[in-house]
Amino acid sequence: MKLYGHPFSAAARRVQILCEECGIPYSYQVVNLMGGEQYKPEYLALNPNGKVPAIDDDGFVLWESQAIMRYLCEKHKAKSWYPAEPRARAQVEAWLDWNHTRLGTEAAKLMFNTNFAGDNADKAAIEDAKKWLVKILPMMDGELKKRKYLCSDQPTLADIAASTNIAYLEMCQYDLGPYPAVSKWYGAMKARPSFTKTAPK
Ligand SMILES: N[C@@H](CCC(=O)N[C@@H](CS)C(=O)NCC(=O)O)C(=O)O
Repeated sequence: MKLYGHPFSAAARRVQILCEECGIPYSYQVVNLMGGEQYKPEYLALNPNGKVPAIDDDGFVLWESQAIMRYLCEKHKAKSWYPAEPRARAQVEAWLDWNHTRLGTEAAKLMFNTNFAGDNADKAAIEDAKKWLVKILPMMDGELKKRKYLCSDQPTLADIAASTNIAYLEMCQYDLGPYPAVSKWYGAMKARPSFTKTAPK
């Protein structure tokens, strides 16, 4: 399987972490986002959104990081990461949706405008992201006080996905001090070899 990504992409990183965790063989193809390679016709043929990640699994092409993760778990029967039992699975789905629509939106806004936009940084967007994060993170912190990981005492896809967005906050020197349960959980995710191996250099 070929994984198209970029080291600073949280979305690509979550797919890569899953591959590392499950021993799924892959080759990593860096898409030069700064150079605009994602908008070249060859790449748009794989992912018409012009975004990473995308995979090519023996001719089967798929985009959207969390859809890719679900597909890989089904294909490789990674049941602990993506449980089959309906209620356990529903919890994972809820946190994955939350990750995409809530945490991920704000983390990406903060990361782009803090570390990549340079002179074009949108200061209002940074403030907007911070405004939302102080609403989102207390909820996450409260839930992580009840159990070790987002859905249970075992990590799932939801933890992998959310951890790559919390990594963005860390890269922006965002203070997680007010959220001790999030900090503890993030420390546990960061200690996994899959997280270290996929860290942007
Ligand atoms: N919802 C998508 C988000 C993908 C995404 O936004 N990728 C970013 C990097 S994290 C990207 O490729 N940006 C390049 C661009 O917009 O030009 C997913 O989870 O796969």
